[in-house]
Amino acid sequence: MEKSFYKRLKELDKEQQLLIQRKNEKLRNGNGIFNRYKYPVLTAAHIPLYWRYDLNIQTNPFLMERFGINAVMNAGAIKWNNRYLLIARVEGADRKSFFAIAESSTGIDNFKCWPQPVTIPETEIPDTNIYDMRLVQHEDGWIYGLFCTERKDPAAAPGDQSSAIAQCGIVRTKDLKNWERLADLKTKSPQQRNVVLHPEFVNGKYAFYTRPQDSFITAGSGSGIGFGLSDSMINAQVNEEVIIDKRVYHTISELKNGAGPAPIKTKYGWLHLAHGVRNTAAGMRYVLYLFMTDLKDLTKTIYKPAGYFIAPEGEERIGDVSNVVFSNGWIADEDGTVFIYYASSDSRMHVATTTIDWLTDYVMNTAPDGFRSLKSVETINKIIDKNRQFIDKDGNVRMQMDAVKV
Ligand code: M1P
Repeated sequence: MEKSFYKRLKELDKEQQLLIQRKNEKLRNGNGIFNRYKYPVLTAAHIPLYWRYDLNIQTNPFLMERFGINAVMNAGAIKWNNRYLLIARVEGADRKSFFAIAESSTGIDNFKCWPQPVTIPETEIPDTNIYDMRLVQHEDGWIYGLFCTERKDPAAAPGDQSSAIAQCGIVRTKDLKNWERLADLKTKSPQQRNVVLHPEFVNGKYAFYTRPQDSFITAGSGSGIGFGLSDSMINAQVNEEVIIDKRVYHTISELKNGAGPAPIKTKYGWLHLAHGVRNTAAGMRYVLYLFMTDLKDLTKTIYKPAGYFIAPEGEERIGDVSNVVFSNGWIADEDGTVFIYYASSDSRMHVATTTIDWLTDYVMNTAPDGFRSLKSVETINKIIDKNRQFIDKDGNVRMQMDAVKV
């Protein structure tokens, strides 16, 4: 017994060390807008053994897992003391989610969890489930974490164990270790999810990106990503939400959309990453898209390429909730590199790398949605017309390598 306990423990530990130390590999020949990587950056298997196992042979002689981890996903992100930090949604086998911070020196691999999960204090109405934190270093000096808090709907009919209310929970910290819970955000909408804090004051107020929704799953009459102001973060209240990015028929976000991480400021405008949801015969499909808002008028969308920016691919398509990519964390380095952290199928975390130059080029030079098939064909024809000089009489691309030594 003793021998097998220690042998198994050694193997489990070795396996986890190898996983954490594994170098990630950039995949070749992407679309020129971002790079994908071979391995997920954070998974259930990254969660420390000492969170999951009682390591005492006296009390756990079979070395059984005492707390199962189902998935790691939807992580907020921040650069902190020159390290890349993810605050991930960790979902236990018991279906409850909580937060864990993992850090890496490269941003693309070697993510290792901090010693303990994050303790988020409750309000007077305890949260049943908390998830999807967006971290923002606000210009007021605090780091805020906005997350979804979910509680059973008090109006649920007897026997209904599914109806829930989603609202925006708020915490703040100065050290990512001690978290102060503030009152949940109040809005006129019955429910809120995917709420994000803008990093700067707007007219001296705190600005929020919201996602008003009528019920737990559907956006209903909430017609897209909203924007509103609050005088304070203490008892934050948004009285008026203006929809800045609408859901539109027959697009990638006809059913739902929601803000991702806090927008990044560029010289051309605020760059937003968001998710869009459409319905299919196989269920909902979640993809990521980008848009840019005006530097002065944050409610004005100035660029929005048609369609998705990242969609689930290969193994990303499979998981607890298949056909989903979701992002609520990105980090822009001073040299212009951008690390986009995204989860696939509510199961694991990935990274994509790109640059501010690539993203602004993509957003500003990709045609917007024409909302009709004919318009899509017209867009392609415009590209073809520009390319005439580069196509030979047989319809092959004429290589321009003679001009440039490759
Ligand atoms: O299951 C996919 C995602 O569904 C929700 O997002 P939304 O509110 O936009 O539908 C969230 O619960 C998210 O955590 C989850 O990844």
